[in-house]
Amino acid sequence: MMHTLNPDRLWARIEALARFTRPDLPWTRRAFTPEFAAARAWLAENFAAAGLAAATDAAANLIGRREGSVPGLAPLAVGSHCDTVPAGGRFDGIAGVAAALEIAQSFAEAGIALRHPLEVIDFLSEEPSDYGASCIGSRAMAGTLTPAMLAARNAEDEPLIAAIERVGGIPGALAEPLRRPGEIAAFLELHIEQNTVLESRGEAVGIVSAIVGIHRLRLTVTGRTDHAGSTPMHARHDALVGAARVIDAAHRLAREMTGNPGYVVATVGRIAVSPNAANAIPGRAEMILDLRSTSDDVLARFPRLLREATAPGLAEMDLAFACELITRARPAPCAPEIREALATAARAQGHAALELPSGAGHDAMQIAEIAPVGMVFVPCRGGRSHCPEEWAEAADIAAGAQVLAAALLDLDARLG
Ligand code: HGY
Ligand code: MN
Ligand code: MN
Repeated sequence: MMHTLNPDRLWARIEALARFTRPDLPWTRRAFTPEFAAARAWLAENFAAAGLAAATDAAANLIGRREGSVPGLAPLAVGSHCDTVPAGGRFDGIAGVAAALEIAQSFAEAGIALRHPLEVIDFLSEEPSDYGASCIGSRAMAGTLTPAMLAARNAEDEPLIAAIERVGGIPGALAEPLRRPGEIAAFLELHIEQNTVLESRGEAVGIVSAIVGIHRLRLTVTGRTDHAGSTPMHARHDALVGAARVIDAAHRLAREMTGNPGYVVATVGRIAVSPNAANAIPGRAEMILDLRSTSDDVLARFPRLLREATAPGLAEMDLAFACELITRARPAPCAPEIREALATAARAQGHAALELPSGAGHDAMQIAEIAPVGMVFVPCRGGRSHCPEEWAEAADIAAGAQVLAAALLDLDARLG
């Protein structure tokens, strides 16, 4: 039986959520900001309108829940995140939250009572936060949020644990996982693909096979600050030149390692230079390396290979190089039984049920530590994401949500 959603209401909610943005920098809704708080309040109202009992857990995840017909079963959970990167969240995250909400509301309106409880989840701060950690809410749920992450401070010197309390969390309850294995029957997430595979194949829906592992490392190059005008070139210890060599080496290494084995990407998207003055030779450059691979071994070996590749170029300027792992997430395979339920639903709705890996990280990769997970991708224009040009078509999002709904009904009938 194919259950029909309300695509217009789904699209209207995505439009409404997107409007909670910094007006000067669309589409920006950073976690812990006033825009985020306004979006959360709007979501809580809509959870209630969908017949869900809304509450925040100790990690300030917003969870809407409807009880199931069979006592004692663990919930089926579906959701994503409503926070964004700067100027890059028109659909990233909110498409999945809105789809989850639409599924819950349309089930309620159709009088569909699942055997399992149904939970719609907006996870706190999936994007890398100003405190360093990403996937904060899903990490807390899965037990991978470390004391070091909770103690890390933002530019205003606020520790993450205080920020979590500020948005409704309970700091004292974060030392243990908020959910144990077995306490979520399955987690499903709809997300834009953030690549061009579906668009290039003309597919409206894709099924994720696995999500890359992500290591984020703080790389620091230390030299010596000197006068930019009076210091001769041979006498310089220019930390930014050293950083440039490190960035280029990371790029080259990832290209050389791609395909043996698997998917490998490396990006330095953040850098801080000091003293950051036009007429002073930089004495220090601190970068964040975002390293991803479907291979745990590649993630483990990369820092040593990077150090070996850059040693001669840094030594010639007598520069020091430090590499510190800040956060890590293992590669996450999607559960076969969920992939199969999604593929059956997709084929029944006329899709090819194309499977593909995710180069982007998602809350599902954290929840995979404690529960079987699955993801549905929908195409985004040109594969562009994390930029104002990010765009997805209403019809594709509705098609993805329709597949998700059918798979949920299938899993509800089959899972204990
Ligand atoms: O970084 C990522 O892959 C995700 O968008 N947070
Ligand atoms: Mn993102
Ligand atoms: Mn996302």
